[in-house]
Amino acid sequence: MPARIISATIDVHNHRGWVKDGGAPAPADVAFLNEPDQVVAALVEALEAQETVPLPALSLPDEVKGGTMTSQDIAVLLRRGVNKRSVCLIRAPLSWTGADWPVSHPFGSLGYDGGGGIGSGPGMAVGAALALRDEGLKHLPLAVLGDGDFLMNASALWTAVNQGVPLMIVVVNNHSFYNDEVHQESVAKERERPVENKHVGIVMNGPDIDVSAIAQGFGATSYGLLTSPTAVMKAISNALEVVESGGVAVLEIEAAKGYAPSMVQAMRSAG
Ligand SMILES: Cc1ncc(C[n+]2csc(CCOP(=O)(O)OP(=O)(O)O)c2C)c(N)n1
Ligand SMILES: [Mg+2]
Repeated sequence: MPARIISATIDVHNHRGWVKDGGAPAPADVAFLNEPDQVVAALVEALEAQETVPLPALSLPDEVKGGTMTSQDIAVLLRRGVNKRSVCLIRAPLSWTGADWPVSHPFGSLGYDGGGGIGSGPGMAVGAALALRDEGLKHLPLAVLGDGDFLMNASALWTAVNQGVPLMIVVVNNHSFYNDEVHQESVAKERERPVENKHVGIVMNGPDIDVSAIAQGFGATSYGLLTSPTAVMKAISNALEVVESGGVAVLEIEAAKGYAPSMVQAMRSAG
């Protein structure tokens, strides 16, 4: 029998399952009138949940050493760099996959913003880091942001610096609002227009934007554009010192364009 996906809504506030923005009831097969923790615990038991797929090895493939890093490579470097610290991954970019990061406790990952708004990343990072600080900094506040997401609201950094909110931000710099290149490729094909124009208005070069200088301009510590795994590891080590002494560090990493096949597939079926 083919597997069927059953949608469910868990509503804590009004016990009805309203869609947040539209106000309409969420389409769901089952509505739970419980706190999410209770439902998740029951689901785990009912589904006999297994351990998640093993994480990729902590060593990078040889070809990365000379080439441009992907988000998957950056995840490996970050996992190595943070070592045994407990981390709260506040946000991850669209090129991240669920298999990149261990989530073993409720603070392990905060997911994404509700509406998918690019530019919400920096504010979400600072707000979450403030809460983590006030909880006694038991978890390292780490946000991994796309360059587009970072650039749309980089001024949030100033608030973190001004208020002494420890925070580590990694900017995955592919010099593009790459997501729209994927969309524009689909549209170009549909309308029989040249696919090679998909980058127009989307790629940010000529000049390249100096993300590190912007971060420094708002008072954060930054390290210039990091182009090798060795440089990234060194910067992570320094950034940990900065964050653990109450500061804000921004690592700007030169990154390859591209998404996991599952993400591309999801975008195509949504479009
Ligand atoms: C306010 C807003 N504008 C536009 C979009 C459409 N959009 C979704 S992802 C994206 C590009 C994101 O760029 P970046 O953060 O650099 O990630 P990348 O796709 O390059 O990995 C855009 C423009 C959006 N979601 N929100
Ligand atoms: Mg980008």
